[in-house]
Amino acid sequence: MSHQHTAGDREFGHYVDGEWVDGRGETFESENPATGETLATVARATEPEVDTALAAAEAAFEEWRALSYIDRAEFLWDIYHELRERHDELGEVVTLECGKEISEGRADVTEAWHMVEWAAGNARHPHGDVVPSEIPGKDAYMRRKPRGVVGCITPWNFPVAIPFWHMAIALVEGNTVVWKPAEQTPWCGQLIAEMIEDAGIPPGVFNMVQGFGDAGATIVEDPRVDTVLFTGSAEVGHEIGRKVGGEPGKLAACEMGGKNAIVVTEHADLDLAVDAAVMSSFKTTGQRCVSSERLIVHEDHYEEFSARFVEVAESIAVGDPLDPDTFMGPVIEASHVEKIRKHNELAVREGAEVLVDRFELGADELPTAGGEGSFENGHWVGPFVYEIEYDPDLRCLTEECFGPHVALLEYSGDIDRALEVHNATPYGLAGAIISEDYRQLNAFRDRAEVGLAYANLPCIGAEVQLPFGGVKKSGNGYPSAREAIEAVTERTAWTLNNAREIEMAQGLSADIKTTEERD
Ligand code: UN1
Repeated sequence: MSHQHTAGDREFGHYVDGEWVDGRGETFESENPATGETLATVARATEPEVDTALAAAEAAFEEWRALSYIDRAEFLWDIYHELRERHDELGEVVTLECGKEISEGRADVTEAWHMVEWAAGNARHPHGDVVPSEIPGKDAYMRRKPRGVVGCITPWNFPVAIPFWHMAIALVEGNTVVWKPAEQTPWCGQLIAEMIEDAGIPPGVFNMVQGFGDAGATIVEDPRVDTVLFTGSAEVGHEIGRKVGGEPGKLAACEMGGKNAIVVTEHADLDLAVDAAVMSSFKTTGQRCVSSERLIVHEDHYEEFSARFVEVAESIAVGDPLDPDTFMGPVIEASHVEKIRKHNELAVREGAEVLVDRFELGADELPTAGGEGSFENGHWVGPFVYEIEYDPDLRCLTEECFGPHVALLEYSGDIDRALEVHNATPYGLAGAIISEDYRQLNAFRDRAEVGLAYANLPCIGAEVQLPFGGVKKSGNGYPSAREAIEAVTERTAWTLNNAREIEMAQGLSADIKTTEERD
């Protein structure tokens, strides 16, 4: 780890209309969740900075949209190369700022360049449809054009990848952008803005404001914003959906959390099932929107599966996220530790039998690398695993914790029963089935109420060229990859008549009848 990354003297501002601006004096700090150290001091955006950013984005739109797809994508190829070249360095910053262990920090950067590659490469692919017409002399097409100003609001858990899910597509399609990174990961925001500046994107096309929910709300509510792309909590996402839903002509694509599950049927390979469940529940310390908090296991395997899962949960390495031997880093902030505590307590109140409780990590479990006490102020939480009898009304089985908080549920009967238990949450983001029986796999594929379904895999780790988004409370749009195109473009149904006369479809008469002819 380079020394430069531990110094707390970095100061960051906003990037607006091609300039770095400091704002009006109020600041906040970025904190390393493993140590509590300050990583940077950041200007906090208030309405005037957001307003300037929106004005710049609006003013830059006409010129940017006038470039070809290919020319716009050229700017992104520079960013792609930079993300690849600086992969390890940026991965370390991700880990320092959001606490994910280092392989995940790097994977976040990998996912970012995959997205940039997809969006820029897509500029040379077809962008619409040629559609048949009833009339031989007519050519009909579906063409796309940019919507205008896209407001992007992104979460801390994928502080490099998710901004590019939103922005790479929005920019290549010809929109201009105002982006607010998560307040927990402003350093990642700063580095991305620098990269975009270095790529030479014209002033105003891309703008970044650092700040909190109030700055986000200003972006969402402003009439100059044509599309809002949001990835984050259900609470905020639903609020955005409500606000934007009432404004004709404005769109919001929101992707939110889940109460995701792994179904282990009587035909499961148990080695695979345990590995898939451990990765789904504990990677990113349970802080992916696709993390699994429910394991639904057939009675034939329940005892063996739970014994093996518990054994791993008891021993999984929680610690210094920069240490390659760590599996789980800290959680993001002190308030999140408290939130997880409440979810664990709720489960107990609702009748959980606790199998693993590492919420308070013992002194011997805390990381020691870096010297005694270095990690004392980190936000540490270990696995919490419980079994509970299925009841669709239990809050612990329906409310998202966003931590290493896992319910084991035993079921008996067939795949229909597994699906009933699986679908009994208000959410519907990701899920997996572990089974060697293709009929069960197909039943899950077709009837699990999720946007991302996996078979014999963890329910995390989606690739960028797939749509990413959920159903029910998990999402109302697809703010990622190819589906984001829908949210940041208008469709024009374009019909061209090649004949000299008008011939209408649907048998509609093209005769113009006058009163004279009637007589
Ligand atoms: C999130 O959980 O917030 O599918 C995003 C995955 C990652 C993205 C997760 N590609 O696990």
